[in-house]
Amino acid sequence: VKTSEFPDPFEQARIERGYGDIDDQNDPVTMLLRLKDVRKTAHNWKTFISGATPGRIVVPSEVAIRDIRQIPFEVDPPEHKDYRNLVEPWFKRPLEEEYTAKMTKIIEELVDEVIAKDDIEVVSDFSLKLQSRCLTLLLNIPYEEAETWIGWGVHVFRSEESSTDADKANILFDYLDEQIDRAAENPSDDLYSLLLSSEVNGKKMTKEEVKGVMILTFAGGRDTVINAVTNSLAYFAEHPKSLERLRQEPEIVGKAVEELVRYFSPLTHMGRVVTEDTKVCEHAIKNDSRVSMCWASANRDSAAFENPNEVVLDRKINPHVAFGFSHHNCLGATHARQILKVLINTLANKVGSIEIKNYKENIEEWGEFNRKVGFDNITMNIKGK
Ligand code: HEM
Ligand code: EMZ
Repeated sequence: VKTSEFPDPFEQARIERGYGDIDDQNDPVTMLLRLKDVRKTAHNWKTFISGATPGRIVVPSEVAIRDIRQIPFEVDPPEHKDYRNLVEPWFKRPLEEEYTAKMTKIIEELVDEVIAKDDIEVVSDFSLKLQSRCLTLLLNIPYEEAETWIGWGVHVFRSEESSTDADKANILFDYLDEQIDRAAENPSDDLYSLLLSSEVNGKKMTKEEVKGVMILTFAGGRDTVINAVTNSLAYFAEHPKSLERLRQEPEIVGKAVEELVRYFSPLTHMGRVVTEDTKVCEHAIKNDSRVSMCWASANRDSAAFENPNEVVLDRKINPHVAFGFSHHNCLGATHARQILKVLINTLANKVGSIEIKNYKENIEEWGEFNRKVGFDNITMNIKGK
């Protein structure tokens, strides 16, 4: 097995049953594994809600580490739409030329920096920096602020040791309180100020609501982007011809990004709380219990993908759900896609070879399933052309 290979642990259960049962802090979850069921569940917000106790739709549950509702993630229609409409244009800014130009500068500078060094640990010396620096663009705040966030590590508020430890969350939450107060006193053209001056349904957004949007902006795009970037580097290390192909055929970069995101599926699954006794895959699910939509499994479903376990860089039909499905689909996807495009173009133009030295895989354990989602650390030697 190659370092950049990400096996599908769900195949047998997906074919035979369509679901898997897991325990999570005594609040069990039925994981839905087939693309069709995942889509139907994501769409059916009346039976499968997001607006439950804050933190409960996340697996592992975050009920023990936060009380604050993430917006628009933990809100159901019709209110969901009111918030979503408000933030949607802002999150489309990554398509603007000036934004892309700034992002290109950030990523080129970082790639030059790692080429100039010998061995680097990619997660902390490359992906985390890249993610944090690019996030300053999305928030429209000074570049230097990224240094603070880099110090927080890969997950902004969940500690590596325990999924119920709230200490780390409080660092982010206190930081956001400060930033929100600062923006309230001194409005500028950043995301905090936009939110603070916005109305939803004729009512000014409260600081609590602004904080709910900001927590999500920090958390949703953190480990996901870091894994996507790190795993992509591992892939190109072991597939230099693919990188050369992307240099010669830059027009396929959009397809390549979708395919890498499908293959890596940086967010394994996301939960919902069930509002009535129901059935999925002939399996009874009780009112007030949890299901999860396993994007990672759905993305390997051979009912929809030919050769699902292969990276086909220019895959023609690619209805993947790595960014979710239906109304909660990823708000940060434009930013994330832009990061990966710019990264690939930059690597294709500047990098001659990437050698993987050593690594520790990040394996998630979900009941009977062990899923590789990325690396805790991975050392590479990146050489220029
Ligand atoms: C929602 C994946 C990057 C912010 C989602 C969902 C998925 C996802 C699967 C759907 C959740 C659900 O249905 O409950 C990813 C992946 C990423 C990524 C794979 C990187 C490759 C980002 C970034 C941001 C972000 C960079 C922002 C900085 C959000 C937000 C939502 C969301 C705000 C909730 C949207 C809503 O509820 O309407 N993401 N995400 N994500 N993501 Fe991402
Ligand atoms: C939540 C989630 C958002 C959760 C769309 O996914 O990302 C996770 O990393 C966070 O822990 O709170 O923001």
